[in-house]
Amino acid sequence: YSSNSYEYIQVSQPKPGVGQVTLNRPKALNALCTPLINELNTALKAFNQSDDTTVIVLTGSQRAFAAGADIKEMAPLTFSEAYTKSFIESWSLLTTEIKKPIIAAVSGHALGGGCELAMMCDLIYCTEGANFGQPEIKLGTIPGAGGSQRLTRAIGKSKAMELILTGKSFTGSEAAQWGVAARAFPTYEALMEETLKTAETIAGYSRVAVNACKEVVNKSQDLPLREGVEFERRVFHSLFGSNDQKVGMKAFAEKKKPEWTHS
Ligand code: CO8
Repeated sequence: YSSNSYEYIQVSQPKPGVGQVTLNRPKALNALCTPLINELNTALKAFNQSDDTTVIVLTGSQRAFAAGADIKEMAPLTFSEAYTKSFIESWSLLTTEIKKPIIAAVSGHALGGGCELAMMCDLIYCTEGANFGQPEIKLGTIPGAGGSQRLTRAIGKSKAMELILTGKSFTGSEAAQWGVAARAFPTYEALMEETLKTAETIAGYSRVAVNACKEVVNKSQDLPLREGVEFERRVFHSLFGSNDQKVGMKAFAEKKKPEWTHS
């Protein structure tokens, strides 16, 4: 888990089974330039492959989770460059290729692409004072990494429309009240402590079941209810083919702690 091989991020293993990526471009408040996104993707793929990792934490600094896409990089882009190079597409690797759950721990600014990056994660914890928002309208553009879709699904059309049309920020407390975030904590220290506690809890379970939980919950965002329920049942059935279903249920019957095999 060498942190030295990256320029814009740090990777660590704060607890057994927990991989952490810390965005580390402090001079630009973690603005998400292309090299940063490339490093993030590389680190996430490595954790996804690793037998030592069950759950991933993605965080920034106390001051900024990420202040958005890199405005200075985007400013001169032309339509044809953005279109032919599929600008932003690589961002969503996190939502397509990473099978392990990702917890976003958000303190400070999570604006534009930063807010979108947090919403791509599987669950968000934040500080009460975190500063979320989709301010793209102020730059003459719109959210480009899923913000208009994920924020609307999370908080409903009218609130999302208001935020995206005005560019106004919302606080971490509001994010938690509205369901964008799972929980908001009064301090940065509490945020990081509780994030790692939750990560540790998840890391204590079978990786097979953990991945399946992520898969079925995320399907609810794409499928109509009946198909979603059918999909869930298929995955549920398939887990009878896992070793850890036997391990877990046998341990319960014998009043023992399960020794997961992750198989
Ligand atoms: N891009 C590039 N540099 C940035 C960004 C950014 N998004 N945000 C901050 N910085 C830089 C500043 O330019 C400044 O650099 P320098 O010291 O060289 O002038 C440094 O970070 C510190 O910033 P400030 O001095 O502005 O710090 P403040 O504490 O005064 O203000 C704010 C903090 C309020 C966060 C302010 O920096 C700000 O408004 N930033 C821009 C926020 C924003 O508009 N974000 C949305 C960007 S657009 C976007 O994300 C579009 C997404 C569409 C697709 C997503 C996929 C890429």
